[in-house]
This record gives sequence, structure tokens and C-alpha cells, in this order.
Amino acid sequence: MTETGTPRPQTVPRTLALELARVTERAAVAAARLRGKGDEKAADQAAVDAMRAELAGLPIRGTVVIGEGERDEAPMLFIGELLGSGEGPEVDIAVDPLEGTTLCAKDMPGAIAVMALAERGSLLAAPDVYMQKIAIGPGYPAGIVDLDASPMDNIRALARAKGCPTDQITALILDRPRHAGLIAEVREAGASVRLITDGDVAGIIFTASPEETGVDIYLGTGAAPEGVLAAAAMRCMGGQMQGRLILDTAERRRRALDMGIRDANRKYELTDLAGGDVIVAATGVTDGSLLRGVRFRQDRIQTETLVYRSEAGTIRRILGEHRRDFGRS
Ligand code: VTB
Repeated sequence: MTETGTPRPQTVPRTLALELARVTERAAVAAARLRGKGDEKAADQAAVDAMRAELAGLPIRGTVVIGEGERDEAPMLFIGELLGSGEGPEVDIAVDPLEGTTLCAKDMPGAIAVMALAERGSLLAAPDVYMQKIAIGPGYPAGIVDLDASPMDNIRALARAKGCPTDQITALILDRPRHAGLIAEVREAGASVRLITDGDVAGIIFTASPEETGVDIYLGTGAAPEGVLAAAAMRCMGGQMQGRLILDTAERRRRALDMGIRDANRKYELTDLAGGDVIVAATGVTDGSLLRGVRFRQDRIQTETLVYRSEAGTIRRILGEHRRDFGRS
């Protein structure tokens, strides 16, 4: 509402929430048809094609800000691609048609199709490099954890704020050799570590509901595009997050510069990553603790989708029932 009591014009109309659900549903179903087949590329391509086809008909003037890659390396959903019917609001689009390609190819828990649609210019256009990330859920004083503080200090500060000993804190970390030191330090602080093999968009989302997920904090380095998508979801859920791109080679710095990033060491706050009104949708591909995977029934296909809106803070869980030819016609 504005001060005069009239509703603020919506930069991202809320009716697009259902449209977004359909986009990720369709991508998830396409990927799920290739679930467990051991072919990451084919599953990813199927999700990309499905997502792009569905986005083409949306009443938006969209620009891909986070996509499958920079223009010369990705034929579809490349950064800068214009999408939508050409009528409607100007928006930024961030997509990860199949987050967790390996999880899908191996039919392991946690693969999702995810995207965000935001006010034009409000999502960080990040190159596909690594990003150091930290995230906690809502309800804590601003700034109690910080990307530049040691894991030990962050765990202690979080425990103090939560009013519990450090051994009741759980940190979620990607299981990678690069995180060996981080994992050791978090355990030394007394906290537990939950490891995931892939899928840190969901990993960060878990921090927003620690009572359900048991995850209090996300720490570590994952992909930057996923960082922006996770930030968009955190904007809707009210958590805290910071990120820093890892621009450790001249080539990576040049790619970042091409996308307008001059300060290679900048610490991005949540609203630098995803600033304006945003809608996020995610549909489960494989079963996971965030979302149930696609179910192929005799004559129906079932999907489960979460849709988040930053403006009102609504989170909707949508169960979809589709005909068996969903996405094929
Ligand atoms: C993460 C995670 C992805 O890649 O960002 C990770 O979100 C990056 O780390 O699901 P690695 O390059 O070490 O895999 C994924 O696991 C897969 O895209």
C-alpha cells in the first residue's frame, strides 16, 4: 500500500505466479521422463526445451539474466535472450530448468526445476562462476553472521542468537573436497554438518524453516547462478544471505566485467543479489525433502510445486494433476 492507501502498482503482477508454476511443472515433467537414465545432458536439455517453450507464451517482456550460459555457449535460455509474448511487464528472468542434473540422472533425491521472475534490473546478472555463500533463516537480528567472519564465529553468533548451545546448530554444506577445512571448523565449533551432493538452491531454502528441516545455516561455495535463484527465494521467505563471486582468474574477471561487474571482490547483500519484487517457482523432479518428485500414474501425471512471492511473502504449495500428454502437445 502507498501512504494514500491505494495499492502500489505491482511491477510483477501476482497472476504470473500460476503461470510460473506451469513453467516449472512442464520443465520438471520433461526432465522426470529421463529420470534415472544416467544421461545428465539429455535430462537437462529436455528441461531447457520445455521451460523455453512455456516461457515463450507468457504475457511478459522478459530478459534472461540467469540462464544456461553466456550467449556464445548456450543456444537456448542464454543470458540476454528475450522471452515472452512481447506484451506485459518488463521483467528479469532467472532459470535453472534442472537444478541437480546428476541427481536426476541417478534418480537421487532433490532434483528440482526452478525459476524466478523479477522486476526489471533487480536480479544480479552473474556469470557462471563459483560464489561463496552464507544464509540463515528469518527471525534473527540483521548481520549476526557474515561472509567475512570465521565459521567458528558465525556458528557461535548464531547459537547465541538462537539461544542454544552450538551443538544444536546444523550447517548444510556441499560435499566437496574444497570444503574439507570449512567442515572441520564447523564441527570444531561444536555444530553438526549435513552434507548434500548437489542442489544448493534447496539447501539455502532449507535454512528458512529450521524447525522442519533441521538446517540453521548454509555455508560454502556453489555456483553463482544458483546463488541468485536462492537469494530470490530468501527474499520471499525473509532470511538473510550474502554472496561473493569467486573471480580468481583473468578470464573470469573479464567475463564478469562483460556483465557489468567491476568490483571483483564485492560482498553482495541479499538485496544486491535479488532486489525488487520477485516470484519464484520450483517443482520437484525427483523426490526430495523440499518437494515430491513427478509421479507418472496410469492416466495422470502429478507434480508438486512451491511458489513464493516477495511482495506479500506468500508461499503456496501446488499439487498439479496433468494429462499424460502434458507438455507434449
Ligand atoms: C552447486 C549446486 C548445484 O553444483 O551450486 C554446485 O547448487 C556447484 O559445485 O546443484 P560443483 O561445481 O563442485 O559441483 C551443483 O551441485 C550442480 O549444478
